[in-house]
Amino acid sequence: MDHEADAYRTDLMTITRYVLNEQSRNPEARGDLTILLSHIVLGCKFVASAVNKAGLAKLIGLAGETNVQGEEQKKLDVLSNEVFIKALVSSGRTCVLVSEEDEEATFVEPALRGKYCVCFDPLDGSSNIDCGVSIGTIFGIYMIKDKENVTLEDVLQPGKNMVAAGYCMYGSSCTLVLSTGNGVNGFTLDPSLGEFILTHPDIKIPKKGKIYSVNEGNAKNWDDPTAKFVEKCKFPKDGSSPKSLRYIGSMVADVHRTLLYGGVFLYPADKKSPNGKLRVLYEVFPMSFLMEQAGGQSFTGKERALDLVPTKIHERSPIFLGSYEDVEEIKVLYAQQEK
Ligand code: FDP
Repeated sequence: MDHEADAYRTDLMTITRYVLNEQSRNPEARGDLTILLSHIVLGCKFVASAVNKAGLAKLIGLAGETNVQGEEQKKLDVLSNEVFIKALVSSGRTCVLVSEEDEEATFVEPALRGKYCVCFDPLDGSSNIDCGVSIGTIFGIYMIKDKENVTLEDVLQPGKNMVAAGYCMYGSSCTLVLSTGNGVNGFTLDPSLGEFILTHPDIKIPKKGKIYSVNEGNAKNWDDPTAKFVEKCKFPKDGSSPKSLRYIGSMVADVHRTLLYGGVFLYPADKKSPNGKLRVLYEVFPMSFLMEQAGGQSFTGKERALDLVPTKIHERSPIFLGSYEDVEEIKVLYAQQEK
């Protein structure tokens, strides 16, 4: 990248401009998705600003601390959830919302209803907030089947039916990665402009990677294919170099690195958690959608992740996602176990 030229760039592709361009490619589009996405972007900017101040919590009273007026402040994940729910409802484009923070789905009141359902985790990786590690918001968007008859079935659809998905990572910079089903693009928040600018156009994940990412502390409970795959990463028998291990423990950050550098991220099933840990609707599906759109794959240990049909809104699933060839190796190991 030519940084000098970048500093003087005057033709900025903001996320709004990008989404409007996408909209104009589809003559039938009436701008509803564009409006919905702009409300999600607003939520992300709010959370980015709150996360930036989290380290000052004790000083200024944020995130579960008491502020100078002696008022108890909301925890960041609770605050983020409220912001997203309000932004999504007020967009007038949503119908059903599923949030990691809320046990029940939110059905938007009829007067404010639109044709989209949004499943989201407002602040994923929140156990990392207090030590300043990157965290993120993840979202997946579906179209409802019948506006007059909205039910939970509208969000219990296979991931392949999503119309858009993305995440926003609050890290050393704030990056929003989005797919509307036509490739994957990354936008970085320019704090001086308050705008997300296209910095990572048409992201493609390397076909094969040099990194594997997993919580190895669970190794004693892994199933055979997972154990064999990790063994292969460390002690390859084909003369290739061992892979490096990188595990942040914050899904957005681990998946972001996987998308950009290649390799594989796994949260497998184990004897203690037969369905793994990660949630289908707002972790597994959006990340799988992005991976496929970037040329990678995503597998549950049984099937293509996006083919899974969830039966409950907070359902979990094992997940293996990343570079096409790396995930292919995992699929072979599971197929061998079946025999
Ligand atoms: P967290 O518990 O910090 O909210 O599903 C949530 C998640 O983080 C993911 O972001 C992360 O990938 C995973 O859990 C980490 O789980 P382990 O601590 O079990 O490795």
